[in-house]
Amino acid sequence: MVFNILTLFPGMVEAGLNTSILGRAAEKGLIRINAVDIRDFTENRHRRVDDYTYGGGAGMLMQAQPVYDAFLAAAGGRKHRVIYLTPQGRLFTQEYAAELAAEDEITLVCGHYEGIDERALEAMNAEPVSIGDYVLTGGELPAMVLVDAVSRLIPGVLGNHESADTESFGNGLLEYPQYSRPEEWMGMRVPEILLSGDHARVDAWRLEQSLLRTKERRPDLYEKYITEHPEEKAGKRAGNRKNTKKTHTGLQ
Ligand code: 9WO
Repeated sequence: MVFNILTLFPGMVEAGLNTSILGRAAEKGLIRINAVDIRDFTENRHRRVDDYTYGGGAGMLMQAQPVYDAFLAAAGGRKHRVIYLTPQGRLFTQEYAAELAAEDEITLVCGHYEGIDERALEAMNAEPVSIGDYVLTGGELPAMVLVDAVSRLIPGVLGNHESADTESFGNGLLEYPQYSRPEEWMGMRVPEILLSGDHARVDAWRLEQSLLRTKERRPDLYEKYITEHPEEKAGKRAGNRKNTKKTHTGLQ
């Protein structure tokens, strides 16, 4: 999958996305990060990309011409989805990530200042996407968030030790608490059931912990899950009574 990223800060995007798991995915040829410097497409001596807004008011706008020419250079007539990262966009979710993971090329447009001249966005047929309700200084970090979330769903990007679908949101629930060695640390023991070797009881405990954690932290997700799985309300599972006392997990 090719990610074209139109940005004023290609170094930031490349540094962030060619590291760790995504760096390996790029080496393996599973993804390609094509960071395109919008400033290279300016046509003035000062390489300026911004200008004042018609109608007045504070702030500057990125001009249509360099953004659109960067788009033409990156996307060269191939038909594919174009995404503009903006607080005014459709909310990016795990479901949205899965939808995008089926594409073979997408272009991400990163704005700065007060945004981009609307005509360039229209000409690129850009779909506005938001990663959450806050304002940043530019679209680069949201673009990197999107690339990360989409890339890890591409087959081969995650190894066996990092499987994609048992984790938070894969099934609509938050992940259960997890423990590694040692069995006791700072006076806190790993829950005995995880040491029992009884895989059926471990699975039941994990599902129950996922339900309790989701109910406590994300009641919105919990209600959705219970509507779809009415037989699986938290507190119904065998062995649950043991877990009702407060533990260091912060759950009861
Ligand atoms: C800046 C500004 C300055 C004065 C008056 C109004 C203003 N609006 C903005 C503004 O929204 N700037 C954005 C900065 C333009 C697009 C890129 N920027 C951005 C993207 N900030 N936050 C995001 C973003 C993207 C996706 N999900 C969450 C936040």
